[in-house]
Amino acid sequence: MKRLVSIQDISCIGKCSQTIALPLISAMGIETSIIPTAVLSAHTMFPGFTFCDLSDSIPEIISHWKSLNLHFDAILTGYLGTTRHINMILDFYEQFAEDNTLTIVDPVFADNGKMYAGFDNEYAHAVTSLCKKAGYIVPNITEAAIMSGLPYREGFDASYINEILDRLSAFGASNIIITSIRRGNENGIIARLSDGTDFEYFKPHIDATFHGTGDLFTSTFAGALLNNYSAYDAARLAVDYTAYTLGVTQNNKTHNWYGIDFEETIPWLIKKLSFSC
Ligand code: PXL
Repeated sequence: MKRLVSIQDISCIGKCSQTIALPLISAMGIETSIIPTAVLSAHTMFPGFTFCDLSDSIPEIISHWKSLNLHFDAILTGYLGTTRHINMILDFYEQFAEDNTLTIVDPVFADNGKMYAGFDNEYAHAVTSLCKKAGYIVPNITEAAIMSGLPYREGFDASYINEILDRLSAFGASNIIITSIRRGNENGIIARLSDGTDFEYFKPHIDATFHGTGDLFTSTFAGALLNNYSAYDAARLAVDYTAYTLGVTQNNKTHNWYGIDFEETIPWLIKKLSFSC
């Protein structure tokens, strides 16, 4: 069985980061190890959340794992929160990224034109340096603009996205999938792969936002890559699954404000996966 390690926070309530990656990627048939970078009582949209930084434990986990001679088929990172965490991920790459290990980074520091609370330019710079080392990066359009040094724009055209992709590729990013791109009545992704191919995939826009949607996209994408999907097919599956889950959540009268109802749609994803095997 393939093994992925997911390195991001545990938000005890709220359905995001590890509490999406672990159930979802496991359900996709991949052994999913975790390193929790921090434990939050609830994700950061809850007023009064607590935050316990686990940075001090990470070097110990790494040295124990090193003694176990572990191999990872993929290293996935999402919300990290401090530049110290990012340096630890760079160290983790040194120790565990082999030639055939997929490295997938969702930079998670901004959305809708602005950085999340607690993030600043120094963090954006540090996460950009991690993105340069990763095999696959999955920034949303706001993060991609900030990392490329361009101002975020609400209304944009293809040349703006192209400029972002050119700049990120020139920095050394390999496979770039930009998510959350709103174009008229559509929402989707535009990607540039390391072989120079570009592709896009758009679906009708769903007028609903739920926390953890980006984590759902990235986890699906990572799980699909490990199920031998090409980057193109993995990205399309992730868009389809995310859009389907958003729609189900929106129609679910009992949904909570704080998270996406992916628990209900896992069977849909698994059916799609087994059909294509
Ligand atoms: O969904 C990304 C994410 C993960 N973890 C925490 C967050 C966020 C986004 O804001 O706050 C704690």
